[in-house]
Amino acid sequence: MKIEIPYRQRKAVAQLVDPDKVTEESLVQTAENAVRAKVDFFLAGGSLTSVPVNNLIEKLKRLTDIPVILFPGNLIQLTAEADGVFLLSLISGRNPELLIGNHVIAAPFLKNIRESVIPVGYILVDCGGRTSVEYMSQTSPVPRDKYDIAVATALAGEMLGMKAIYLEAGSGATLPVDIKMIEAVKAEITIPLITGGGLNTPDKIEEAFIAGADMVVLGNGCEKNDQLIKYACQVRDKFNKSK
Ligand code: 1GP
Repeated sequence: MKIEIPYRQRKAVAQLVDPDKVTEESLVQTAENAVRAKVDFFLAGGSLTSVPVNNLIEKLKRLTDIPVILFPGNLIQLTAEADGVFLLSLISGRNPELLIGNHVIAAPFLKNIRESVIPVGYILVDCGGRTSVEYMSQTSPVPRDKYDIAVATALAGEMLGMKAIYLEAGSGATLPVDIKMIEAVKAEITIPLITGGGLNTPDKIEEAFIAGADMVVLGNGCEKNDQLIKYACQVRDKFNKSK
């Protein structure tokens, strides 16, 4: 399946499901809520891996028709089970393994499913407090108010051939990415803009869309409030109807 991240004409909601955080029962509930809300994509992955992600993907695909994108936190999570694979380059960081090393290791495996690979320029933004991504990647995030650095990084990602830019506050971030940073990046790039981290209320989701995000990614917020995914999709629908 060729996954297209919506761009300009349509906005999308993705729900992040971490294999380490779900139970059989919570997954069934998550799937039911997501189908009812008409979630666009599931992202499957997480920072740590005690349970294989392919089991989770299989279950999500059994329970719903929603496309599943692998959002690998590490090489152990590499699998051909997903409909799409985010090939993430952590372009805000200077860790060579996350810029090219892991990609070289993964490439011989990914070549067999190359149509499903989506190269993503992943930009970690400082949003108050150290996040798991920052620690696990051993990289420094872009300072929260340095919009020009985020823009330059996103432009570099686009010109290097990335098919989307992901502005990431980090899972469970206290604050989402500043809307001024989303606006600044959106004004300069011509590829889809994804944002996530700390989007735990309908207002924050709406602000991210207004600022120019094409897709929002929700994780923790949905674990804490099972109505959030419904509200997020209603906000998305409001934007998509107005087009
Ligand atoms: C993580 O952006 C996602 O990559 C989701 O973050 O868990 O804070 O919603 P949250």
